[in-house]
This record gives sequence, structure tokens and C-alpha cells, in this order.
Amino acid sequence: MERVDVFLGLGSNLGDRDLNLLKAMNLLDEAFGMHPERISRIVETPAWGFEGPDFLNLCVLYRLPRTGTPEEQATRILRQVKEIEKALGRTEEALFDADGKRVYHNRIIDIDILLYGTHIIHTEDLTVPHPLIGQRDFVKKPLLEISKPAVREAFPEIFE
Ligand code: PH2
Ligand code: MG
Ligand code: MG
Repeated sequence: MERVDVFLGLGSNLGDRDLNLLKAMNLLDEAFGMHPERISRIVETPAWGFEGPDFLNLCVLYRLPRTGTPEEQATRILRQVKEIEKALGRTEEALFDADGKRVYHNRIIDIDILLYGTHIIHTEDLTVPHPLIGQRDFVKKPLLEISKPAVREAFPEIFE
């Protein structure tokens, strides 16, 4: 069976942060019908881009069976992670300021699709690789820890 390495970034800065990450990982396992192939360590960092409590972040790698095109499968994964965010109590939607810049807020759980193998995906709802990985050590460090040569070679600008 053909498989694809899907790297996800998880973060929490509200409530019982460890438990939120654990619950999210359990729900991801349930949604994907498998355990992750790799799990990074947890990093604790200040809120980046806004004022708020410190975050716990980690990255996971699921080696999923390929279904459909990368766009189709990544869109399905996006729907699944949004559902899990909602199930864990996340309510707020993406907000933008007057200049069209993203406004961040505290979150019980955030699950982002970081990499879908070595594919580049642009849809209305999704850009993969996640465009901000390279600027954010709280993603870059755990992602590097569980990354594979193929993705490091495909996206040197992310991992440099
Ligand atoms: N996520 C954000 C904005 N800022 N800062 C940290 N430390 N960790 C995050 O996961 C994070 C953030 C938007 O998703
Ligand atoms: Mg995020
Ligand atoms: Mg997100």
C-alpha cells in the first residue's frame, strides 16, 4: 500500500495543556485508525505574535495510506483536525485585523498540517508546507526532530 508521511503540529496555551495535547493525539489516532509513527518532545515557549500564556507544542508524524489526490486527502485531513479542535472545545474562528494580518488568540488546542510528504498544496483553505514553519522555532525544532531525509531535502529553506 502506498503511504504518505503527514506531519502535524499541535499546540495549546489554555487549560490543562498536557491533557489537551494528549486528548488531541487520542482523537487523531481514532480518526486515522493508527498510532503516529513518530512523536516529538514537547517544547514550552512564549506565545508568538500575541500576548497570552505560554504554549506547549509538539509535532507528530502519521504514515497514512494514500487516498485520492494530495489536495483531496489533505482537505479531508484538514476537516478531521478541525473537527477534533471543535470536539476539544475550540470555538474561535480565524480573525484578521484591518490590514488583513492574522490576529491570534489563546487556544485550548490548535492542530496544523505542516507537511504532506514532499507535496506542495495550495487550495482556498490550505497551504502546505505550512508557510510559517521556517519562522517559528516552536514548530521547527520538534518538526526537525521527527523529520525524514526526503522532506529535509525537498524543503531545505524550512530546516536550514
Ligand atoms: N500558534 C499560533 C500563534 N502563536 N505561539 C506559540 N508559542 N505556539 C503556537 O503554537 C502558536 C503561537 C497560531 O497558531
Ligand atoms: Mg497554528
Ligand atoms: Mg491552526
